[in-house]
Amino acid sequence: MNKMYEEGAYRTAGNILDLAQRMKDTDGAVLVFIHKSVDGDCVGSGCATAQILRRLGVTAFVAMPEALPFSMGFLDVDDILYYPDGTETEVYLDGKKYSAAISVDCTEGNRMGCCGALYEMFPDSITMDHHEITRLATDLKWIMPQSSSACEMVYHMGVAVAEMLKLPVEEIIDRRAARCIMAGVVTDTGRFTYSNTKPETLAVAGEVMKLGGDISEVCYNLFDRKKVPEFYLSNSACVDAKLYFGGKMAMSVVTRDMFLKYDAADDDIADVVSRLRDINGVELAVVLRETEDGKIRGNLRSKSSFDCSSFAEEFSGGGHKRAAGFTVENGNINDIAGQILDRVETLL
Ligand SMILES: [Mn+2]
Repeated sequence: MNKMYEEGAYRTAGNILDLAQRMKDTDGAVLVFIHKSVDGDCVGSGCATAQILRRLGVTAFVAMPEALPFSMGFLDVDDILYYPDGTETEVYLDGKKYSAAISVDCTEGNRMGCCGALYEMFPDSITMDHHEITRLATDLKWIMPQSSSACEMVYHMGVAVAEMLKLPVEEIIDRRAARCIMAGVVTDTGRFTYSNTKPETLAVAGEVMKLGGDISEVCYNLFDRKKVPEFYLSNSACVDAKLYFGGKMAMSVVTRDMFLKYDAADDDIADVVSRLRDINGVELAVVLRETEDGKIRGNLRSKSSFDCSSFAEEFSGGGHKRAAGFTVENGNINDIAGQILDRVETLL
């Protein structure tokens, strides 16, 4: 195993095995928590973790803050997903009481939407996350901002579990878990094109392929397959995008009317922000959209220097330096676009 991952992977694998034993002894079930505005890495790492727990004989589900996007349907994980309504005080999963939480790709309950309250019920939860966090790291929390993806961490955890149990890796990371891990790695590395792609990342992808994570199947479904409304809305949002500050910033503002015009769903413009970032000369790309539930969602991508994560924090969001997002509960999309331009002007 890569040195960088060793300590955390074995420590976390030990924690997972302890948890599995405790769940079996007490007839408990585990919920795995991920961030809202779900993406390939949080869904992939969440489902892979739950699947690994299932291989260990534990009842485990992923708590979903929203519906599974169309692009991830091929992962075939419906039976792993649990949709809370946010008002539950207790949860039974396959007849077993929810009594332990794990979080992946996210450590803060306030980024989990309607799942946050359930997560906070068990503050001593195991975490595997590659975001910078403010919450105090403990033995139970494996935080590695230098990891390409939460999925790469989950892969190493799975390998460590198999080693500790003296089992072949495929007994712990089965084909379904492998496809989920591949989904997260290709999402967070932009199919191995972002600067977080290390030789070790490619090595992990190779191992995951051997375990059944078919890279061409995963990439086609996650990135290339478009629904008809998605195709038209994306293209329209790109055509409407404007350049600012001498072409250093591109922004597209997508109103609810545009979604209605093409009969498109909330996540049907997911690829627009990276298409804008790809424009020659653009350092920062922003897509603002009005969501179905009346909020404003902002997505940011940068090429090499602009810190999207700290910018998103100014709008109570978060993410990574090159990719981040935020949600405004109430507001006018054009006002927010104006605020962003005023602020970016001082930063770019
Ligand atoms: Mn991630």
